[in-house]
Amino acid sequence: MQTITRKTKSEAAFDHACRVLVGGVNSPVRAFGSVGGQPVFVESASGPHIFDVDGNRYIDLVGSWGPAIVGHAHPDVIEAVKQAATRGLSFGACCEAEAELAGIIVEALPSIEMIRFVNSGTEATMSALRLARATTGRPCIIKFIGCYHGHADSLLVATGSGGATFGVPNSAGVTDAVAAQTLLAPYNDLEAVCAIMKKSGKDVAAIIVEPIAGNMGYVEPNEIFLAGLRTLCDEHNCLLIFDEVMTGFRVAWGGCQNLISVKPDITCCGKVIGGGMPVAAYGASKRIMHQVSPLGPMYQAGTLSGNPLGMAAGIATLAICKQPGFYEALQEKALRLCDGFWGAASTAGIAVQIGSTGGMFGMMFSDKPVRNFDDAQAGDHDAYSKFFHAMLDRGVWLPPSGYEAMFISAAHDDASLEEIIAAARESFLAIRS
Ligand code: HOZ
Repeated sequence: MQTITRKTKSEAAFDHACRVLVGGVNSPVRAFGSVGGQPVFVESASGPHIFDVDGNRYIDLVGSWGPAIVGHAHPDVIEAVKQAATRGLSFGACCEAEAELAGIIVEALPSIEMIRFVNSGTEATMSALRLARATTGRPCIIKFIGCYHGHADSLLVATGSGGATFGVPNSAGVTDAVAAQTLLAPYNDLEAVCAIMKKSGKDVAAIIVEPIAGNMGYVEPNEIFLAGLRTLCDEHNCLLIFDEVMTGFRVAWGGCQNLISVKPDITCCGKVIGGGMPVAAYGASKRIMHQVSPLGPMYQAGTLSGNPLGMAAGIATLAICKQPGFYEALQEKALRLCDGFWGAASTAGIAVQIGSTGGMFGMMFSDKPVRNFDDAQAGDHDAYSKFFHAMLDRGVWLPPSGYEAMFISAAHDDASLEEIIAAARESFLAIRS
């Protein structure tokens, strides 16, 4: 008897993509490499939902990896982008919206007096390192194992996110000479940083850190870690860089630094500030930013930087985020979801570690607290893969890697939260056997 196997539209789209795109994707984690199976192709997204090309609906807990904080295709954001588009897509010249969005960000982050817009988080962190080296005249940086700051050469060392997902934390193509200038310490380990500073402090231009790590799963800083880094930077006259690409305007208005007393010298932002368009930025005091061309000797530029569509999307998104109670409501939703996951896992007898700040949260299959990359690697990533597929089958879209954080939006209403929690109850029970 003949068996007819029909491909889903997603499968067919992936086959096609694999012929012309590397691994069928434009960013490795999307390939489902660590969770298995084939990527689902997206047709559209609206509010808390994603719709695939086969007509399935999912409740989204990835939010385009953070930017979709007001929900997908929010009418205010879409209208602002439409209006901007009618005036032209890119000028390669100054437009008023650039200073408008810059003003909102500078006002929200007291550690920043001036910023420069770029197009991606990678560009922001790469430029921030150059700025730190230009300011201090020193060659080395300290980064934390399992933190991910984009794919600039000197930051692709012991990296999280896709590097952790695919087991290639040190990328081919990064020369030993470049890697040697990236000094490594475990996250949350001040003693290790002290030891590096004792030996090499005079060569260290900056310490770069995710103030809440979101690329080795979700890992919070302990109570002394960030303050200790600040003190060490001050003692050794080097700069502290907060990579708030993920946490900026996501965990609080402004970012993580507004929740704590520690202020960085340089901040990198991205994701939410572009409301879904390719926008990122780095900013600091006037003294530091005056190093950047055309005012100073550090060169950095971009044809599409400050693009009018990106600025319009960012301004409209932040106008919604600024409304009173926005972050409180977001945090309440994240907490409710975390409680739901926790209860569902407990009922199934599965140990998980769960945490959240504002609209960012994470869950690791582990019976021990997760404080650093070793702890994250010790988590049960096979269990996460099973959970991922069980949730996908029940219409919930999670990150396709246990090394990523999750994100909720203002558009997630009671019904969607209940639907997610019900799916989690079934999924934890389903993967137990
Ligand atoms: N590495 C990104 C998350 N930390 C994934 C970006 C994407 O695939 O769009």
